[in-house]
Amino acid sequence: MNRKKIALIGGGQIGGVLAQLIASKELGDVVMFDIVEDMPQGKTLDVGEAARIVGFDSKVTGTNSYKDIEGADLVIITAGLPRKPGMSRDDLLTTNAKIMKSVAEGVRDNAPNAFVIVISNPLDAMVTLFQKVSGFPFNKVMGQAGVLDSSRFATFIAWELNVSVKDVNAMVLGGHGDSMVPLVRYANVNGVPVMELLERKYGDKEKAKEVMDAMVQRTKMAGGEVVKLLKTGSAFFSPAAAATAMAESIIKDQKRVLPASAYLQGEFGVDGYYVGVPAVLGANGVERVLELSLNEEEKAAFDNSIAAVKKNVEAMERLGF
Ligand code: A3D
Repeated sequence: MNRKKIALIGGGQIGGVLAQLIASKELGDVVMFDIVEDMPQGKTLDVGEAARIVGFDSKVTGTNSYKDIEGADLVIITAGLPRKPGMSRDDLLTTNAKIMKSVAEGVRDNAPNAFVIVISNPLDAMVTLFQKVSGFPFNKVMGQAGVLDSSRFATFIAWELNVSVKDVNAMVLGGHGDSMVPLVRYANVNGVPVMELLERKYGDKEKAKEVMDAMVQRTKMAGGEVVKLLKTGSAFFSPAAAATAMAESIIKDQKRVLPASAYLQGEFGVDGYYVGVPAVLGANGVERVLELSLNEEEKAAFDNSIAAVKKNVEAMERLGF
């Protein structure tokens, strides 16, 4: 059997869950790279020893040498510091840019044909830097943020309406920062607009709007809510699950429509930036960006979010990256 080779760069909190999920789903053999000596070897040994119980044949190994990721089909990057309470994602820029530059060189030199999903923060800037340093084609390099942000939004809606989250469709666009844009108008439960269901529940348009505003605000701040409670580190299960869904769509050519940080060349009126948009993910990576119409208010929020991404990219350039 010709299994896919999936390299995880970063074997911390998210990297550990990625190894479990990818092996459990048998998406391919996993190689986990980290700079901390012995840690990725230990973590993957632990995951691998559960194979008999969980029932997977994927091989799971750890390494401190980039040589071992040679020929990887897909690379998922979580190398970098996570937030501490009180920090914004942007506060990680300088430290994580240094790390991302070295990671991009390691991946470029050892897995030149790989598809790449970046998770490290600040997300949109880190994807931009990875692509710039590696020179990989734009369709092969993308960032995970929107799948998680959208899942958070959908979860809050499901809790509020007391329905299965599987029937909730909700999407978050824009940069992965506090200015991200949860799309209220398009949110629905099996096709029925969420706003209509809220208005029926409360019998009052004002109250329905108030409840939705609170869910939107909670979605935007959801990463920080977890950081504040954990005190050390940030969300790790949900981002790993989100990147696994993206990896699965690429590996199995599912062509799922997932919000991803994708390189825009005119779509949504943006040119030359990585931003969260709905994308068709398949055997060619980001195969298409699905454009949708935004009303004035949504467009203003989207533009505001783009401005935040540009600010980070420019700050990174000023730092010499
Ligand atoms: P953590 O558990 O600290 O793991 C990061 C790992 O990166 C550690 O094991 C480090 O040893 C390793 N590392 C550091 N420098 C290098 C290097 N040069 N090469 C290879 N590995 C290195 O963090 P985490 O797994 O919780 O989070 C990882 C990143 O994801 C952070 O930047 C978070 O901010 C980010 N994150 C993103 C999301 C999104 O949805 C975009 C969500 C949550 C966290």
